[in-house]
Amino acid sequence: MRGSAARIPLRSPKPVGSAGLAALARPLHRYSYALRPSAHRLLVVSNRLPIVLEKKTGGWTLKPGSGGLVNALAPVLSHRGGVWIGWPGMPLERGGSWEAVLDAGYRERGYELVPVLLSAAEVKGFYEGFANAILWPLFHDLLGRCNFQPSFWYAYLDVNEKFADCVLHHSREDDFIWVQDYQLIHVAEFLRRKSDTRRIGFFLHIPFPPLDILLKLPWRGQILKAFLAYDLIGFQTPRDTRNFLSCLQALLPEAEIADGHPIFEVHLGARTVKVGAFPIGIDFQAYEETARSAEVTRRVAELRSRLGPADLIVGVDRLDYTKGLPERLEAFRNALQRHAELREQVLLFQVVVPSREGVPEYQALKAHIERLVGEINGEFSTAGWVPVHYHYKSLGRRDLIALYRLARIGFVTSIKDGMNLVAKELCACQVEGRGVLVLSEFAGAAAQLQSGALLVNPHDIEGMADALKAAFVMGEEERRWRMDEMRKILREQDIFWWVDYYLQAALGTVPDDFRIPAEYVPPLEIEEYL
Ligand code: GDG
Repeated sequence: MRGSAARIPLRSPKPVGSAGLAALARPLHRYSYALRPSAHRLLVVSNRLPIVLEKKTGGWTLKPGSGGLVNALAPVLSHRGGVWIGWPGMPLERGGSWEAVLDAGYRERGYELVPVLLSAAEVKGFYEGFANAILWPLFHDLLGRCNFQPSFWYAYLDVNEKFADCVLHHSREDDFIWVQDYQLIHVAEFLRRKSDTRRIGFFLHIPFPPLDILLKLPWRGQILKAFLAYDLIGFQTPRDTRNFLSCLQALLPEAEIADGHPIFEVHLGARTVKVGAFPIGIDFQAYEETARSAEVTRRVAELRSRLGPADLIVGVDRLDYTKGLPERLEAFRNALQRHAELREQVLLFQVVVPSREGVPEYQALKAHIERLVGEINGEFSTAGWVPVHYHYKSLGRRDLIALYRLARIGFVTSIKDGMNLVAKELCACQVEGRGVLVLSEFAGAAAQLQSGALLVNPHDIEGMADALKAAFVMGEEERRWRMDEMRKILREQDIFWWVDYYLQAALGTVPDDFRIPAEYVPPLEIEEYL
C-alpha cells in the first residue's frame, strides 16, 4: 500500500479574498453597478429562460428555474428592470395560451421574458449536437466523446443567428447585453453584422480548453474569432483565461495582448476586447441562513437518526461524465479495501440528478455507476451498515441543504469543471464548521478553495482514497480552520460580488485593490502523508 500523489496543501492558510467591493455587509445593497437602476438596462441572453413552463390539465403553469445563474441574475434584473432572452425548453408554437402566462410572469418578476422558439430539428442539431456533443466534451478535454458532425455546425450557426435577431429586435442602443455560455458564442458576431455599436459581454460557465485540444475542433478559427466580437469575455478561472489567451497568441498573432491586471486587453484592428477571470459565486448568506433554520435543523436530526452513527461522505452531481462519478466510487472502494478502519465508520451518500436521459451515453454512464454501487455494497455491507447510499433523483432544496450541513466529508471529483457550485454550497451550509472538502484539482473552485480543501487528482484512485482517510482522521482544529478559510472567501466572493465585478469591468473600472485568486497549479512533489 502506498500513499500516492494526492496531497494536502501544507502551506499556512492565506486568505485570497478581495478588498473594496466585498467589504460591506448586506448583499443586495453593497454593490455599485449591479443594482444601479440608472445605469444601462441589462439584457441577459442564455440558452434557457429562467423559468420552467409546464402544461397541466387546467392550462400552463410557470415555475422559477433553478441553478446558480438564475439565482444570481434574477434579483438583479428584478431590481433594475431588464430583459431575459432564452429558449423555454420545449417545443412551442406562436399564439399559444402559454404566451399570456409568460407575460404575467414578466409583470410578477419586474423584467421581461422573451422566448426564442426552437424546432425539434434545431434542438437536435444545435443543442444536443453542437453544444452537447461537440463543445461540452471538447471544452472538458474529452475529445473521444465528440461527434464532429458537420450538420451540427450549421444548426448551431442558424440558432445563434436566430438569438442575435431576437436580441436586436428587443434591445436599445444603450443596453448592456450579457450573453451566457458555450451554446451562444456566435451571438455577438451575428449582432455586429447588423449593428456594431451595442455593448456586449460574454461569460463562459465551462472551462476553456488548452491549444492542443482546441486545435482538434474543425471550426476552431471561427469559434476563436467569434469570441472577439464581444467587448468583455469572462472566464471562471485564471486557468481558462490563460488557455484562451495562449490560443489567441498562437493562432492570431496579429492580436496584441496587454496585461492590465486583473483584466487583460486584446487589441485587434480597431477593436479592444477585455478578458478576465470572474469566479462565479453562490448566494452564501441564503444558503447559510437556510442551513441554520429550524426546519433544516429538524431534517438534519431526522436524517442522522435514519442513517445511524456513520460519518457521511457526500456527493451531489448532475448525471454527467465530467463529474468523475465512476472514479469517485472506485476511490471509495479502494479506501474501504486499503483502510479497513473506515468500514462501518463512514458511508457514501451519493445523489445523482437525472440529466440528458434520452442520450445512450448517459444511460451507459448510469448503468456503470449502478453496477459499481452494487459491487461495493455486495462486497462490504454488514448487518446494519450499507456503505453506499445511492439516490438517482433531484432533492428538494431544504433536503439538499440538510445533507450539505450533515456532511462530514464533501467529495467532489470532477474530471474537469468550470467552477462546481456544489463544493461552494456545501461549505456555505457547514454551519458547525466541522466538515472537510475533498476537491478535484480540475474543478474551477480549486483556485479559490486551495487554502482549505484537500485537493485530489480524480485520475489517482489511491490518492483520493488516502485523502478520504486523511479527512476522516483529521483533528477538529484543523478541520475548523480549513472550513473557516473557505467560508470566508465564499462569503466575500458571493454571487452578488460576481455580478457586480463583471458589470464594473464591462461598464466602469475595476478598483485597484481588487484581487482574484491565483491559478491553482498542482505541486510536482509527491507527498506521503498517511
Ligand atoms: C455549469 C458548469 C459551473 C444538484 N443536485 C440538486 C440540485 N443541484 C444544483 C446544485 C448546483 C447545481 O445544481 C449544479 O451546479 P454545478 O456547478 O455543480 O454544475 P453544472 O450544472 O454542470 O453547471 C459548472 C456552473 O455552470 C455555474 O457557472 O459551476 O462548472 O458545468 O447549484 O445545488 N439542486 C436541487 N436538488 C438536487 O438534487 N434542488
